[in-house]
Amino acid sequence: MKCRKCGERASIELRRHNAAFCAPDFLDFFRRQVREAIRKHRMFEADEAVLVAVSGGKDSLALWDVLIDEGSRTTGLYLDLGIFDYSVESKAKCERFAAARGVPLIVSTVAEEVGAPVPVIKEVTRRPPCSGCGLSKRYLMNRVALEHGFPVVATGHNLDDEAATLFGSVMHWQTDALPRQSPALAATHPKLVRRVKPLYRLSERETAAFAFLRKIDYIVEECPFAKGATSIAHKEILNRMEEASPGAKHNFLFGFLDKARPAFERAEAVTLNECARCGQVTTGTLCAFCKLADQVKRLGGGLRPSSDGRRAP
Ligand code: Q46
Ligand code: ZN
Repeated sequence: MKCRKCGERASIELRRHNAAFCAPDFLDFFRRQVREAIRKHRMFEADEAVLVAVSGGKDSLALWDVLIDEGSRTTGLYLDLGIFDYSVESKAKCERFAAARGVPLIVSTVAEEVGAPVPVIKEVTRRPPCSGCGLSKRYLMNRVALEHGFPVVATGHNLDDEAATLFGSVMHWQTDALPRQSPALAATHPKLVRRVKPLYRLSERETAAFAFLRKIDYIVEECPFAKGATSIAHKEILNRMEEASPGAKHNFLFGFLDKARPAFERAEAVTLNECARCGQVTTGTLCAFCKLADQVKRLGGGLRPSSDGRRAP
């Protein structure tokens, strides 16, 4: 197999593009895809400060790596979810990455902001862990960005993540979620920042290859709560389809974005208010984050979370 660009021996084959690349040309291909995503969806301008949400995993650190090399003004944001050793290790990976590249990193701790870490929130709410976790992550990303004056937050969602989310939304015909599925969500209120996903054109396998070739030290283990999540089942189904028909995931996601998404965009805009407690954007009176914090305070009162996420006696 030869590299499509230089004709030398290829080290990675991309079946969905019907192409193969040597290592340097693959890195070049990867960065071009990120540039194309940013340009096509006008994610941010060259002089804008970008807050990059990093989890310590390969995708978000690969994204940060590309943006630093592209000369973007980036700051990392690590959200400490308090999920046992997973959080301790992933935080250390982000801190080491930031120190090695000489870039700033902001750390925000869910246990301090909500009143308990994710494992305790799960018990108090009796809901799947990803529910309180996802809500807290979205809220804190936006609030931290606003507090520090960032107009945009970039996340490391890749093609596989986006295709799996779309698959889940379609399976349940979540017509509210479909218009929000986009590589770039505009700020529709002065207290909402833009949210962008510059890796949406790249598959999980491609981000793994990029992280490996760039020698990025990332956390390989998944969050312990990821097991059994429906998104994993959806990814497996899509992987089987991809195996049988290379490009299936790409066609599914890109076909939706190009042809179907506009049909789901709501004619009438939702009314956005500011939360009576924290001032962040909500469709009701009190935002979901403040309600969650109240619930944790009420039902989890007396539970003092320790720094590793376990309950202290
Ligand atoms: S939502 Fe769920 Fe993730 Fe939070 S609890 Fe873990 S798996 S970290 S992407
Ligand atoms: Zn609120």
